[in-house]
Amino acid sequence: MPLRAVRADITTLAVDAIVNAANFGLRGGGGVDGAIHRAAGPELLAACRALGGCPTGQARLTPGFRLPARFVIHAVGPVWQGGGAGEAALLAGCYRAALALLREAGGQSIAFPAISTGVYRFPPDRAAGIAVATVREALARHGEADVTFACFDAATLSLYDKELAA
Ligand code: AR6
Repeated sequence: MPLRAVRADITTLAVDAIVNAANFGLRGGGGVDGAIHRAAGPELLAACRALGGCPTGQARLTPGFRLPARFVIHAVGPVWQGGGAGEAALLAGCYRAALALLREAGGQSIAFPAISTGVYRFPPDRAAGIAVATVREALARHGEADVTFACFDAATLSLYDKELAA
């Protein structure tokens, strides 16, 4: 199955779609969201504003503008509240929604960051397990896609390598 983890700044990847770890207002922000908006240019924020937000656990598609990627899929991960507020299901929903949008757009390759594991504080090991399991299930159900997990640091990469080897 074409599933891999690499250490990379997601904004540099020439795939059909990169996924953003956005907020429900789609207003831009820090972390990977800030990096994507800086690299894509101001047209991205204008396109996001026109979408009028996105519920947690879902995703929305825009063009990639100045990015090497054709599209940005803005997924809104849950804020970690201890695990009893449906966080795992909401995080899985982000991965499923992003893959569905990729299919609808006719895309084949996609790169994901570790959604919710930064300022939203989702435990990175659990998040990696959910990401890999959810993507594997979705590909088994809906057909192959070329999926890259873009890990910003070595610790994140080793979590994904462990999940992908399991
Ligand atoms: N490429 C790949 N991964 C990155 C990059 C990059 N250029 N930059 C950071 N990461 P976060 P969240 C990793 O905080 O927890 C924003 O303000 C980072 O190391 O970006 O979902 C939004 O607007 C971490 O592993 O996203 C929201 O308000 C992962 O990306 C909020 O933060 C996610 O960290 C979303 O929080």
